[in-house]
Amino acid sequence: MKAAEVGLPIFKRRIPAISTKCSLWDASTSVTSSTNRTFHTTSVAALNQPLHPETLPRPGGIATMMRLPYQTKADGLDACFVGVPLDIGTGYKSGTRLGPRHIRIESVVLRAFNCSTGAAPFDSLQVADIGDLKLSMYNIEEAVVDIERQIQVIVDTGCIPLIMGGDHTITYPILKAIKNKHGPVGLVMVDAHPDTSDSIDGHKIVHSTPIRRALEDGCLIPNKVVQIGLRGGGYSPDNFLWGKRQGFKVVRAEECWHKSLQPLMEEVRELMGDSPVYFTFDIDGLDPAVAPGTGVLEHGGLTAVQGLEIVRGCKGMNLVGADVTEIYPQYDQCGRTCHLGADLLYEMLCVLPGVEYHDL
Ligand SMILES: [Mn+2]
Repeated sequence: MKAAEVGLPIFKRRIPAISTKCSLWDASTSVTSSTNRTFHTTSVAALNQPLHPETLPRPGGIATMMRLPYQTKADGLDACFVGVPLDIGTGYKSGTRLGPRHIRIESVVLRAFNCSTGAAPFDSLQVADIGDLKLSMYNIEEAVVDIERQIQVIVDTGCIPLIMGGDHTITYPILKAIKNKHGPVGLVMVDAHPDTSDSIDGHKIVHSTPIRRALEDGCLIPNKVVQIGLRGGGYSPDNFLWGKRQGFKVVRAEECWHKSLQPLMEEVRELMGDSPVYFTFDIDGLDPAVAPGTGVLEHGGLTAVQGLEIVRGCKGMNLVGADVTEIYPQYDQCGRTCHLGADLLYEMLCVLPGVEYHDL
């Protein structure tokens, strides 16, 4: 059996732009990249790998994200998958609290190597599934405090969190923790909605307000916020203009129709420069034909190809965290939206700083 068939690392590990003289194969040490991020450099043989189906068939075992090892803390990791099972920020349908569980179920068919882009994330970074945050199921003010506190512990270790939502409220406390670690960040956001309402029925913390709250709290660099895919109705003509007045780059869905988004992402990369960047992907940014398992459907959305172009277009940015939100498994069909969410989280892993790419 060839090494590739049993999921063994077959490529020599090289992290680009690293100033070190030591052999990454020989030493367990830490090195610093050009963006001052420290990577754990345990030899590649010791890096976590997704469990291969020839070791245990896919229907077997515990459904961690991509069948990665589970550990309770982020210590020692370059990146982690972590669930935030919240849905008390929604105003209509509920169900995103089950998003992390069902994303994990669908993720068991994903494979380690990205044959579309050449990325070999598990030969480059130490990654694990660290389970779900413990948060209030009954009080959203308490829940956002719970989320911020636990995400803070993760990011303070230097680990980059890849977060399974959860309704979009979660991005607010996540950005607060990110700001405490990195200062204000750029934001790449895919969404049908701007999520910049001031309040809904007097409530300030709901899934329609996270970007406004994050901006008010100084978490964002206003002219480095890019919202892609906005469309549909609103409660005022001001819906998308509020963000523009703050300095956001707003790219309505109609501006994306019938075209590749690679040129847009070139612009976004240039805009972000070396700034730390957070990526939030509300699954309703994609068309309901692609992602039906969500709560507030808006037709005329982005295609799956465009979603991939946006994520892959973040390669080269100084990404410090990312999430996929608003997946409602109860409204999904055949697990396709949950599977898409798993795919997008994997693609996000593939564009993190330090991931090695191979020619295809
Ligand atoms: Mn949203």
